[in-house]
Amino acid sequence: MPGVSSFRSTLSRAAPGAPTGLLAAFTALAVAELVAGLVRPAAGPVTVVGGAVIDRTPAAVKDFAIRTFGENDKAVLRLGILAILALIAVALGVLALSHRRVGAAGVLLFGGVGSASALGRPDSTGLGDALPSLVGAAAGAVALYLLASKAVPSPVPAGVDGETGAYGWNRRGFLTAAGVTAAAATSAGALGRFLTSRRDQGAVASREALVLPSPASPAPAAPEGTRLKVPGITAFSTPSRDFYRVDTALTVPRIDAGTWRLRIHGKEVTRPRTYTLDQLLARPLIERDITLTCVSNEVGGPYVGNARWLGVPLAELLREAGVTPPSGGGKADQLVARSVDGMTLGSPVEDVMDGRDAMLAVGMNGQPLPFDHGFPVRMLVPGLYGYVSACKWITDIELTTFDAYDPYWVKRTWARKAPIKTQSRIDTPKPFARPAAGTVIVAGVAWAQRRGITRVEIRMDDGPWQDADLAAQAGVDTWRQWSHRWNATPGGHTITVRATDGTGQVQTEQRARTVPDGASGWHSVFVTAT
Ligand SMILES: Nc1nc2c(c(=O)[nH]1)N[C@H]1C(S)=C(S)[C@@H](COP(=O)(O)O)O[C@H]1N2
Ligand SMILES: [Mo]
Repeated sequence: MPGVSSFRSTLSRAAPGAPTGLLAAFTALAVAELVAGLVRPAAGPVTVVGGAVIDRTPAAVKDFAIRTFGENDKAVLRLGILAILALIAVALGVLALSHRRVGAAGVLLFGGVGSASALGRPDSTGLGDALPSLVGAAAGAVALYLLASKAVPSPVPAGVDGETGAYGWNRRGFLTAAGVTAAAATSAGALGRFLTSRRDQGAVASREALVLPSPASPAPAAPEGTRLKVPGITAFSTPSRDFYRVDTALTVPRIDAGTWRLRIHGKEVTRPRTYTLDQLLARPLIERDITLTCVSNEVGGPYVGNARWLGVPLAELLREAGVTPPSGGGKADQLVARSVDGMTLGSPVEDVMDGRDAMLAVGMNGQPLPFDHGFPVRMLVPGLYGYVSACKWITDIELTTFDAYDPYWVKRTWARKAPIKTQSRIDTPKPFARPAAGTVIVAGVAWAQRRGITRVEIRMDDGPWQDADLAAQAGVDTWRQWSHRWNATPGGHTITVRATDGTGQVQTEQRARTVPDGASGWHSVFVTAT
């Protein structure tokens, strides 16, 4: 069978190509890690390529990723990039066995992709961001060239056979070169990691040293009966470590509180100003329970949480800057918040200044903000979905108009304005649960920030709507727990919930997808009583 044997010999001749390519790619990434550690960790090749992918991902695909992979979406993206790189590396390694220069040029081409991605990111700080990918690719190209030259048969002096491997290549020479390359690359990568972690130490130390002042206006005490004791219900207060996280940051920004600044400027800002954290902390702070919701939360979904936030009232800062809301004749109707990682979020100036507790938050549940949730300062506007209000790692506030500027997600088909829709969710029983027939407690949460919840109703199969028992209402900006005792008869049942908000509006049955301004419809779960 000549076909098979020639295939086998092709395969055996190509065999050194795989380790050659993979080692070259590893060298490129490790050296890039070192350079990123020296220049800017956020400019590392996997981070910038991942960021560029996120920037270009259509809203529907981003929603799919969040839905399917949840908060692991970023890990999945990183693994995806590494897997694709590995495949390309193997191909380039095999190619390099016969065409060394072409293979090396291929590696350099990927350095080009990496540096273009770095420079195209919204948080790019200049040409230096291209360096990690460029230097890494150069190192990878050299490694590929050298390893490939060891992986092909060297001219064998007549009569000497021992030094060449079974397939005619210099196995010992290759293995030595590969070992040296792997060791050098590993050291470079480890050094890069070390440099990055040392940079982060300053931010970590500044967070640990931060002592939050007590609020001038503490959170109103939650009325008795705000928290229901029902197994399986979502807790009224979400612990910070359980609080959902949604953002585009492949590496979470770690900002040193001491060097952090916030600039307020733009249209009709007669007194532009830059604040330090200490200046903000010296002002009277408010503390409020506020339920934050992501526009990507599907009906029944997990991207909603309720925390106790401590912060500076934002409207006061704007008034001091000279800003007048549109209802008072102001011409700037959009506030664009910008984060250190280049994210932009636009909120209606009217909403920020209408008396609600819009704030620049510094504390979450009694602690400085966790890095994941925006340390040192993030914005919050009760009643608006996170993508139009809740800028984490904020560093700049610009007053402008909706006509003049579209922020990040608006450029990607999401709505300019997005007040949170009235929603209710069944937390227990879980979908497809098999509770014992008899008394089953059905319970969950409902929210309609700014309007509050006045009624929650439950329906079993096609039966009549029945009022659920409501927990006490802590405030219009928080969710409200509810529960209902159900006498379950054996068999399958669909439980449906709907809420009524403080304006008397009943939660719509009309199903809407998350894009462009938030999901709507009723949540239901199917259970089988046994
Ligand atoms: N800098 C920055 N801020 C951001 C985002 C982001 O991607 N980058 N995502 C927004 C979105 S879509 C939501 S829902 C909230 C989520 O805040 P959390 O992660 O603290 O829950 O942050 C908002 N603030
Ligand atoms: Mo969001």
